[in-house]
Amino acid sequence: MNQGFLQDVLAGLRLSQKALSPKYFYDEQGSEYFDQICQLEEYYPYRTELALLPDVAQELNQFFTQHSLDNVQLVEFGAGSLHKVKPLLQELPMVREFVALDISGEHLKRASADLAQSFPQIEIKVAQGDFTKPIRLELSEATSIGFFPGSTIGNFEPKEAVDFLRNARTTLGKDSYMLLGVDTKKDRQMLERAYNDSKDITAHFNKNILARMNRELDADFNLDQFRHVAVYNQKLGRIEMHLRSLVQQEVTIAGEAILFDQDETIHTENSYKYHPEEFEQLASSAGWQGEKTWLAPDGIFAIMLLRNAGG
Ligand code: AVI
Repeated sequence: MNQGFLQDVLAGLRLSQKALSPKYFYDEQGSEYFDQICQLEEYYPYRTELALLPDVAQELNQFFTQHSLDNVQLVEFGAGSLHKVKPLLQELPMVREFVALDISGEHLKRASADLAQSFPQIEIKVAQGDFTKPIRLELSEATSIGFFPGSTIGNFEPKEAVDFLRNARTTLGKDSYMLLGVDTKKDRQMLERAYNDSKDITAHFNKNILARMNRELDADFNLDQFRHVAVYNQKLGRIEMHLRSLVQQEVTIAGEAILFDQDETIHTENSYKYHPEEFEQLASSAGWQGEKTWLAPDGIFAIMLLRNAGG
């Protein structure tokens, strides 16, 4: 039994507001659901960012050329299927090396082998590790550019986002840059629709955390006794996902009984949304300076280039 997972689960479910870390969504089944979410019409962040990336790549090419950056190492944090890096690699001949950083191995190894076939001129490496911590990379003479797409930074608490950005600055070294996808604040309707899709894929994704505890921690959650809830908390600028217990019930996890009142929830995820200026401020407290922002039509998504401000 995965003891780290079990300990985190029990600690989270003993809290007065029960909570689980969203990192536990992503077992094989959960990653499959997430891929399906990305194909949904309602889930605008994925397709909006992907549509914006070719323009970003072209302008980055000009920017790097103007700044005489002709030897670039691109480092993707939390790399998964490596779809989003392709438009960048296609437009940026100065990228000589690409490093995919993530905790999980197999999926990434397969994706990077495919990428190596499409871009034989680029050295492709996979580095396994907890990308939220500083990682020692073999940095060559190249200028390092971090890449963190998908608005995954929104799944961190703002304070954790600052820590992540500070650690990324250490990982990437001086004179580095960082390119991030950031989902923006917008009207509640569009936000809530993206997390309450009509095919209930997001509900399956959310409930998979219960199914995963059943599979891996000898738990006995009845998935039909919980409902997926996703609401925009405007005050805190975040989508909150919860699982609401439909009845009063007792669930056992590795022998420990956990009680649920009717309507009690497990808080499973936050997805923070930022105004670009607000995000620049957050990044500046981690030592990054806003260099350029690309906005999708109607400002529904931002891609931001930050420069390591040194110090
Ligand atoms: C991975 N992350 C940026 C997604 C998000 O939008 O916060 C995860 C997700 N949760 C529900 N739908 C998608």
